[in-house]
Amino acid sequence: MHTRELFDAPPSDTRSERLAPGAWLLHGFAHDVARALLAAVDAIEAAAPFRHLTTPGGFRMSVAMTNCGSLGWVSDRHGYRYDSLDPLSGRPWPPMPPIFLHVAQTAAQAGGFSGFRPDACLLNRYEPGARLTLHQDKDERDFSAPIVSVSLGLPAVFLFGGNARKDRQRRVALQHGDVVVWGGPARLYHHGVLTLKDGHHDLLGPRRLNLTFRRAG
Ligand code: MD3
Ligand code: FE
Repeated sequence: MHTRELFDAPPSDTRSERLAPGAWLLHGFAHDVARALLAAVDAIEAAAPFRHLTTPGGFRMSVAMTNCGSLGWVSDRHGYRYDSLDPLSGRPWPPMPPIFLHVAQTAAQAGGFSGFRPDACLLNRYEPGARLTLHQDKDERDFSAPIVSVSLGLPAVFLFGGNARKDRQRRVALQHGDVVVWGGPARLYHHGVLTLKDGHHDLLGPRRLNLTFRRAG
């Protein structure tokens, strides 16, 4: 369902770059809907504010996070997991806005994954100095679904390796409006984001936002 037979056929429309088998960078795919996405982020943030989670090891994450959808990713002293409730409010996460779902589904399709039905969107907010260390996304139940990532605001350098932590890493610049689809053989690749540099973006000021759409449950 979420895979195509071969992971080397190019998506049809937007300017796309194959980063790895199953991984497509769709340059500017979300550029024209960025304002609409950001308006929806404002509404999410009003109900479920960005917060700095604590890792199981007791460190405060430099990236601030919130979620929308029926499940949200959380971290605390007990571990990483998806939860249907926001631990700050005790209430369900805000619903996934239709524009979020639309972008995630059309990007997944462009990357070769038709029928993607995300039930979770993790929103990451970076300010200068924030970074995300190398990790795998493996808290989801079903790795046959891809992960779709939308970058907004300041540019960042994204790092990705392979299935093994020691695999050689590549760096890719992600710009405002870029979308990356990670699935198939790339789904469990290690990845991270280098420390965000100072800067100013017209829509977001000194910030970068990343939306990652997942099938978690
Ligand atoms: C490669 N976020 O939230 S998205 C994360 O820019 C996360 O905030 C980064 O990594 C960010 O977990 C990068 C790109 C991404 C997402 C999932 C992947 C790359 C991936 C899963 C497998 C391989
Ligand atoms: Fe990740």
